[in-house]
Amino acid sequence: MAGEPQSDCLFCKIVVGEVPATIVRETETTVAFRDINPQAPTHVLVIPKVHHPDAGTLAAAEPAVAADVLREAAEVAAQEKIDGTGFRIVFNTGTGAGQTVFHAHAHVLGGRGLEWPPG
Ligand code: DGP
Repeated sequence: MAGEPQSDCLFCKIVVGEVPATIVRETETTVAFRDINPQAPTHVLVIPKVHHPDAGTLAAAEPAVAADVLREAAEVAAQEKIDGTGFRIVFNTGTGAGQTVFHAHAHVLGGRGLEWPPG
């Protein structure tokens, strides 16, 4: 059922502590942890605790939680002190866009210059 934990989902396992992660922030509805393969000096993932496959399905089903993810992304940027120089929030959606984990997540990237358009 939408929103329910999925036994085969890596990020659901991080939510319950079954897979370890370097957690930098946690709220009632979200967890933020360092990406295992960082693409910038700061690269943190913010995920909802509920399972939805991508940002769009999360926002459609649980808009308040989607807003929590965005708010937390900004809080991570402030905590990591990348908010002054600028940072990027990315939601890869679909395999063609590079999505590899199908549990909604925001990448928060900063600490270096960021090119536009992205690759
Ligand atoms: P995406 O490609 O947009 O689906 O992003 C998935 C990200 O998840 C990718 O940047 C690497 C990260 N990742 C994959 N496995 C793990 C893991 O076990 N731990 C952590 N911390 N990050 C992971």
